[in-house]
Amino acid sequence: RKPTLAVVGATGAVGTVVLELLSTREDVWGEIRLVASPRSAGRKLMVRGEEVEVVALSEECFDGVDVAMFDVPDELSAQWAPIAASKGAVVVDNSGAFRMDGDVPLVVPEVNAHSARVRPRGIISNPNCTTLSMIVALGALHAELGLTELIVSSYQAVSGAGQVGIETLRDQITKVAGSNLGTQPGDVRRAVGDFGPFPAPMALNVVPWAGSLQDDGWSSEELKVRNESRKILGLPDLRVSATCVRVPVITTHSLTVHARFEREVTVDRAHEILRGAPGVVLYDNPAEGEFPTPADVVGTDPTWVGRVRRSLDDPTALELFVCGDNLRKGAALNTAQIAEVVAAELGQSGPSSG
Ligand code: 2RA
Repeated sequence: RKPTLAVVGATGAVGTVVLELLSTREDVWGEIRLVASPRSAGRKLMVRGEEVEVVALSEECFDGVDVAMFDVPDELSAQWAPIAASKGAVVVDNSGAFRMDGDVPLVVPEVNAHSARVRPRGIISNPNCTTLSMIVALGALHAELGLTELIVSSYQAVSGAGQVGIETLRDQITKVAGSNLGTQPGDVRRAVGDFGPFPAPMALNVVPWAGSLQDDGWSSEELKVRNESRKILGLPDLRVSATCVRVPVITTHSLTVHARFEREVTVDRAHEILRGAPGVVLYDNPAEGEFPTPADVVGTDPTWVGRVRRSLDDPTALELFVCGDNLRKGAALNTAQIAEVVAAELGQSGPSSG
């Protein structure tokens, strides 16, 4: 029989995209069970062209489940993912609760699908959206050229901070539209009033902050980029420096990347690798104004790469501009892809519950 899937957090921002993907991707699932907080139980959501009633999160809702995708806050995943795993489900978790656990693989199918098979806790983690927005392209370059150092800056969309992030930016744009704000110190700050989940105005601004404050002035987001890139690429000593910046974009994270390799590189070779890399679209012809931008990339699955240059002062390094939809590849799509890898594996060995 086809495996049973539970989608935990089905009513959230990422859960909504998961349902869309499950309705459009090749259907490898038998029953799909939608799970959310008791508040949302009883709601009916469309998946695969049918209405499915949402059930409340409970131990029983994992009965007979082969794979459970979790798109819920860290605390809820920390509590419930082990429960689902103890009931026999393979958990694919999109929270930060388990990503750096040595017994939990951190998987990007195009880069390290093999890691998904070794999961002592029955849990597989999905990386953070900022790492995911660049890592497919970097994994392809690393496989051919051997990565030694990464220096990146992110340009992160407000939807990374959830629905409230989107609403905050939309509200602020309304407040500044048609004004001459942005010409005097603090005028935008005073006009927008509410910063929502951000530490400064997002409209007419860029904000060099995402996540929470960690040691020595680093943000949690910057440390995630470093630690997760090392784990996914299997390079525990990779030199990584990240500066994470929030920009007034609704959805799609972008990054500038300075990537250094073991040997000399050329733009032609990098183009060749990126052109052949599954999950990557090379869009790099600045003479014709062709490079990815978040407004053009949003709603698509691949990682888009442009502005590929060899560093002027280092023949072993490349400069790139990368864009990826933070709600699709950055969250829902990668989770769905991991779940499909597990479904294929269960299909080979037969689902444990028969
Ligand atoms: C953000 N990466 O963009 C975070 C969300 N996981 O805020």
